[in-house]
Amino acid sequence: MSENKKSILKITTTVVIIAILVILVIVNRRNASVNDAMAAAHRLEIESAAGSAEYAFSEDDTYFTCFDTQMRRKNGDVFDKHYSGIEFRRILEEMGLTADDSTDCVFICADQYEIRVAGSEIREPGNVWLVTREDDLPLDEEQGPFMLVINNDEFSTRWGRQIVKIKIGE
Ligand SMILES: Nc1nc2c(c(=O)[nH]1)N[C@H]1C(S)=C(S)[C@@H](COP(=O)(O)O)O[C@H]1N2
Ligand SMILES: [Mo]
Repeated sequence: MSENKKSILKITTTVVIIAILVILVIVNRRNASVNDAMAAAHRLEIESAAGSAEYAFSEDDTYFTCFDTQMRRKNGDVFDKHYSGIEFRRILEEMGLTADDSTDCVFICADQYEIRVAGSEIREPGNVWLVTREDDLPLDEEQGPFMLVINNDEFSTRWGRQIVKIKIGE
């Protein structure tokens, strides 16, 4: 093969590889989770035996309220927190769903981190919250739009940032 043909082949190969990479990036962006986009619009997919439903979270909801809690790290650090949100048991009520003792709910985050919460925990008044505000301001991008707060957890390791989907009865 002549040097000329070799360099044409090299250039062609490079162009094809770049084109493939660009296409992969575009496809990946398009697939960038539907649930992430829904959460940004304050909507959550709630999957249950009844099928998949969409919950429209509203800060005008009668159950939307502020509360004080403490974030406790395993290293002993304790932080006073002031959040606003809706108790998850109220959300279930509004959706016509129930969580009994045999029901676990799984909260899924944008980074695919999952938190399992028992029905008994959800039914405890003032325990399991979906919050959208800290100190009356919307949560920052790293934590929001939705954060799971479990008041009665000994440590706050199950507090989930960026909740995008909830499965009931898992
Ligand atoms: N979305 C999401 N939430 C998460 C986690 C995570 O990896 N992703 N890690 C959990 C764990 S193991 C801990 S200890 C705390 C850490 O919270 P911090 O980063 O505010 O210390 O967040 C919890 N929530
Ligand atoms: Mo952790």
